[in-house]
Amino acid sequence: MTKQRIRLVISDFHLGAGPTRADGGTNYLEDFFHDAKLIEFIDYHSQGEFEKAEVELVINGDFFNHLQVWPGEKHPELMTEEVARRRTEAIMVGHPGLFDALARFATVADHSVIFLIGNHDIGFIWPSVRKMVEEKLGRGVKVHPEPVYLKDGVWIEHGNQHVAENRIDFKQPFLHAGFDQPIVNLPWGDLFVIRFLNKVKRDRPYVDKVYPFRLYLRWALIHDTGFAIRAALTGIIYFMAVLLRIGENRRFARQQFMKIVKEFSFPVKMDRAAKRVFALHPTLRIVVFGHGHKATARLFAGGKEYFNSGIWNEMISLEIGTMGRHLALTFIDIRYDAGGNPHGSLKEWKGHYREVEEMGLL
Ligand SMILES: [Mn+2]
Repeated sequence: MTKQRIRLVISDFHLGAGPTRADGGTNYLEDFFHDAKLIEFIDYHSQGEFEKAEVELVINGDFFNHLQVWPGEKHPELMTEEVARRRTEAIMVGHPGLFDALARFATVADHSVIFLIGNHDIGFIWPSVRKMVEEKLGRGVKVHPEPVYLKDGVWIEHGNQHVAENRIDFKQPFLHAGFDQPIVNLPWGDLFVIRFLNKVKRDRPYVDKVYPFRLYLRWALIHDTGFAIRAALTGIIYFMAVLLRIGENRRFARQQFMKIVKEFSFPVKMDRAAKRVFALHPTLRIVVFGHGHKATARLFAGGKEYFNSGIWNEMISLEIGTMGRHLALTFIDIRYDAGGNPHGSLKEWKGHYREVEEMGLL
């Protein structure tokens, strides 16, 4: 009897160096607090029916957060190979049990883990960073060197390459001029995160998790006026410096600013990108993206399936129908029928039942 084949896709964890800093303070750049639930998810898919199956766990980008590791770095936007390695190491140390669980999963027969690159784990652009993770986690764990992972008519991609402001330039991944060592050629959005958003997060760590953004803007202006004005001023100064290429911005000169302005849409429209991928590749059956932070399952013409694996961080909705904080630990479960055809479904990991749960710092 042939083994049942299963592919699981998860994405957008944004792991930093852990919730507390070495000096005991909080790490306001950390966005992932559910290690225990992810470990249960990983272990669950190593046991019972899954132990006898062939299971591939695809971690579809933005798992490591090389842009938001810990506060207080001097020039955080200058990501040399050494810096990327150090951040990767810090993330693994900051989430210890989790990486042990991944390594354990990959030791089960016919189980494997594959990491894809997203705009937040852009440190993977360095071959030595990919190798470091592979060696640390051991046999059965791979870091895919390209943005798209295509197998059996299933297209898995983080999705940032379809968004102008987050597109990584794979033709020119590093910048050399004016540096003693090459640095990563960060997309525009990554620079925005490091140099603007991380400053704002110091005061309001949730700022990048509120949606829709236009409602938050209005809300902050009315109810959090001082902060809104401070953030707006910081933003204006930031954008002026980018436009006028002041200071560090001279070094990141090759940004396609007009293209970004033209294509800009917020929130990002990943469904449209999926339609384009299907149109260009008629034999595809399934497209899976992350990046949009909105778990999605849609059927397109001809039975084509589009999924978005969502996000494992808490989101805050200001829309009246869904108002409040939400955490949905979503994943895509792809199974193959007798004819070898893949079929996916969007699922939510509920975890094991617990009588008591730690609430963390409130
Ligand atoms: Mn992303």
